[in-house]
Amino acid sequence: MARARPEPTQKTKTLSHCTLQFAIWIGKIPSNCCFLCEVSTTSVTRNPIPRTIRYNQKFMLRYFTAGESHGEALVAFLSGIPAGLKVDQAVLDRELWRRQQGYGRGGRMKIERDSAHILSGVRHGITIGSPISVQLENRDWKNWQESLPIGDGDPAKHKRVASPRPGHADLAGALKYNFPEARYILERASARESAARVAIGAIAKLFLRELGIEVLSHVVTTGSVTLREQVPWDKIRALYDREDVLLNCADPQGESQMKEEVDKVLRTGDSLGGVFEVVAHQVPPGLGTYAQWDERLDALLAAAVMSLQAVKAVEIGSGVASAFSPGSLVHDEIGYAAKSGFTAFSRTRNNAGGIEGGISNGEEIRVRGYLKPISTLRRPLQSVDFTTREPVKAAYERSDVCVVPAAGVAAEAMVALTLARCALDKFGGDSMTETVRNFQGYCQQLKNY
Ligand code: EPS
Repeated sequence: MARARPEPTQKTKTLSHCTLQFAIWIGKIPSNCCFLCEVSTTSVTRNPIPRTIRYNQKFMLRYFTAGESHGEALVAFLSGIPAGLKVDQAVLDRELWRRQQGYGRGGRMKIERDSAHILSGVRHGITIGSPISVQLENRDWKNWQESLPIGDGDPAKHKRVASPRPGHADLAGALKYNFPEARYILERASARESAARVAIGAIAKLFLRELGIEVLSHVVTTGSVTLREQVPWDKIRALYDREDVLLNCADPQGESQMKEEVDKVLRTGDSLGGVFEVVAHQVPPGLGTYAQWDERLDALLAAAVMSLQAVKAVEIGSGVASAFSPGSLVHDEIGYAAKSGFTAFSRTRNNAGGIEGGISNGEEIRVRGYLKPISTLRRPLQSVDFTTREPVKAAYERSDVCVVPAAGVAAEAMVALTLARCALDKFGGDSMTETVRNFQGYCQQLKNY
């Protein structure tokens, strides 16, 4: 996990840039420290270097994505997965397929058939310890090559987004990046980007599977229909095997009511939000820590899920209801009897959602994401024309009307990446053999506790 920022000592203050780089490289100074260094030796005047050197490589596992919604491709990078993890492309493609499903998806999903093209970091079906990069082709690109070219292109073919959509990044992004309209803004802000996260999230899931951890999701709410009971793991697991995804809801009656909700907004030109729940099964106690605010597992998960397009709130366990209940009805009483599990400690319920004090406690981790309704409406809301500043209806090209199941799959990826990151920070390892051995040693320590 992140280490404290070291106070600059006289020694670090007078290090030359090269010495400093070398010290970091050979491990004398942890490269995952974030610090500022005042450099004041004569070498500086001979060879100008920045006064400030920043290192913020905080985690062992790092990832990011690139790509625009109607550009040629999305790309995702994943660095820090140990060598020797078996990577089956079919698993990645199955996750991508799952993200494309759900009742309420729009015309774009008829065009795209997402498939993960692994460019690096995997050879002969296993990871080799090098950064992994994955490319996802945008099939729609062929329809956009002229209107969204890399080069100058023909300005007459450019497809402007003339009026910003309320709820979307359009206006805030155009103001921030100083563009006269919102085309480039929505291209990157679009939830299309989440497909890239799902591709590398699938690799994180394969990694976690080697530690016995599984991550899946289900839909709790669509529009005004909500499941009241907690859904057990085996029912969520059964949803994963389905070949026909409607709303990824574990209750058939609830699911058909949810479908009616979607039908209603399809008829009226409106859109719908909802709630998904991600469940991480068989997570050992001990991931994350209270030691620093930004090392708490609940904080990391909240940020990871909140970072998904259209998610406006995140809940761990029964966090929201807990705020309105007395402590006796909230906290999960502790027993000592269970024969299975990481330890013999047991709980009668799991309102904490598997996390106490920012640390996983051995119960299932349950994270809910609350999704606002899609902000592109077929019956658009009021807006203003970017050029004339006259009142007009917000732009509409085409859109989904409900994406709760898809957002759940994207959130699985974010939860898996976060747990993989925390697991690697705890167990380390350059090869899977090393990581799994460290993990098993820790599990034995828990058994012996
Ligand atoms: C999105 C708008 C729609 C969605 C898209 C997200 O795309 P388009 O404008 O091309 O019809 O289909 O989602 C995806 C393409 C996807 O793969 O999830 C938006 O503006 O966020």
